[in-house]
Amino acid sequence: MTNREIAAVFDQIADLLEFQGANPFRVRAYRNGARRVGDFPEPLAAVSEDPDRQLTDIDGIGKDLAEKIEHLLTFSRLPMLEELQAEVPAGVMALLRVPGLGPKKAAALHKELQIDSLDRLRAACEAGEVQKLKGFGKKTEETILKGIDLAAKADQRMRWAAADEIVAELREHLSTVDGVRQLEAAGSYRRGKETVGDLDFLVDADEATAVMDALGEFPGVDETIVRGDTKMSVRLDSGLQVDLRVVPTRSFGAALQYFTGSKEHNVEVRGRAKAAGLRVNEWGVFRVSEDDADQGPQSGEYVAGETEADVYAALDLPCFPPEMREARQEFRWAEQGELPKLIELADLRGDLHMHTTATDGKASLDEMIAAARQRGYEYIAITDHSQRVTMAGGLDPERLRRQWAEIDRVNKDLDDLVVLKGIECDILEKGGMDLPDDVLAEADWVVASVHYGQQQSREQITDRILGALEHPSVNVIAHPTGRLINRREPYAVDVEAMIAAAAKHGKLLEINANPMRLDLDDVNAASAQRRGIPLVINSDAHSTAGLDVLRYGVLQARRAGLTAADVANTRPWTEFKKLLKA
Ligand code: DGT
Ligand code: CA
Ligand code: CA
Ligand code: ZN
Repeated sequence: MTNREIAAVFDQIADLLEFQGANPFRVRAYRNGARRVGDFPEPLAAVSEDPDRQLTDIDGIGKDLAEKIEHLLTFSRLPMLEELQAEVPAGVMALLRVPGLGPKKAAALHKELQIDSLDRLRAACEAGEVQKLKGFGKKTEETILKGIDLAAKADQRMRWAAADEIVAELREHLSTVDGVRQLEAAGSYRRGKETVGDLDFLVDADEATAVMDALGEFPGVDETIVRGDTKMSVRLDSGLQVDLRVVPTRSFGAALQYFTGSKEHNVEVRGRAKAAGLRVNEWGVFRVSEDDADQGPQSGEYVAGETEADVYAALDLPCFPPEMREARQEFRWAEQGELPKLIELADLRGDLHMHTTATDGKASLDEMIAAARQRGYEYIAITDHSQRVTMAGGLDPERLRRQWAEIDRVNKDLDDLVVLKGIECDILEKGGMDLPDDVLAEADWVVASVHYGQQQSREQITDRILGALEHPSVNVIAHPTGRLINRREPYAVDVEAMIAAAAKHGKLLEINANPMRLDLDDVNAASAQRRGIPLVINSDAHSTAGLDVLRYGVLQARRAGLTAADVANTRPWTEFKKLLKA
């Protein structure tokens, strides 16, 4: 079992215990254990197998947890979890997937209203029964109702980063099968969409049987949904469906084009083909006369199909990068004769939003700097939280100035990296910034963001953000809409007004690359770009490993049609620094 899977078991135990009203210390021991295990930098299996080391040497892992970890590593299951699960109806635990519903509230709903499923919870909310319970209320009831929709949606679509891990495993598993010549994951995954409904795998091989057998034997498979001669669908333990198609070489490019989609993009492609007397489908591009029309999908003269580039070329179209294929701007660009050269990860030269142990980060200033140098960055900004963010141990002016003095010292010895003295300054609920103007004026780089009062009205929250954009020291708004994919809707903020204000005051907007956030999203980032606002793609890292999420932000930027020139942190330091005190 991986650390992540072991951590999930401990979290589940904590949920179940808490639901049963167990001793809070016991609950906390499992929660902490889950966190320690999840954060541990190497596989616990390696520690367990190493004769010179003990699991109990790990901070926060006592004898009891160590034994459970050993058991999980050996048997991949835990009797204690199974016993607890037998005591609590599964439907009740499903309630915990509703954002804002913890084990305590779920227990109350079960006890008072006998709610044991999401459907019953919805009915009870709609009947107004939930708001009458002690500790609930009208507002909570509304939040729960919204949360049920989100939980239902979250069941259907997986975040891209999670899907990417599964794709990598499947790719490795299937590519070793004899006779597999090419292998691609098409669909929304290939287009880099923030969530994917299912995975669409294409394999170039003569013999489908061996490939389908291999898919059936993939360790993550829960059940086979259908299996035909060349097509198969399975459901994984995670709930994700995987569609597999085995196609001949002459059709691989056509199938890849067809199954990458999007549907809307393909409608346009087919329309153009038809106008040119061609038929394009998953088998290839065919020149058709009237008589061929009813003779099946592969009738007529085969024109192209081996590669995607051939398919598009046969239609006199450029080979669109998959992220563009949403029927938004790509056909207009093609008509104008040139597609924009989309930004790539290697274009980024800096990262302007990250945390350290001074607040809620897990790595020290020195460690973050070392990690940034290792990645070859030219500049970074250290942006810990400000004082209002008490949960993260936010910095008051004194602690912040101490950190800045430390950064000054470190900078003197660095010749390959510039470290900016930054701050992620909270935009207060009542409006205004969380630190005095004179403090903010000393910063090299000020990231402003909303953490509290996220439920405010459109007018209130828009005013707050516009106020921050007017502040002379603020450089950028971080995660500008506050959404968490599958977990929390965006604030009610008027995004167009925010973009207009950023344009007016010469401020930047962030594409937060955390795979839970991706905020701004592709559509909003495209609007910002059209208004000429530079975007910055930031990791918002809370650990050294957290720096590596930038690639998810780049994918979102590519979907927005951004080039390197549209993203400020692609600029060399000498150019970038002109933005600082502009
Ligand atoms: P998803 O899975 O919901 O995240 O989105 P996609 O885009 O991966 O959609 P999916 O898996 O239903 O199908 C993959 C691609 O195959 C889709 O983007 C376009 C193509 N496709 C699938 N079904 C149809 C169809 O009925 N008509 C057309 N024109 N294309 C289809
Ligand atoms: Ca799909
Ligand atoms: Ca599909
Ligand atoms: Zn942050």
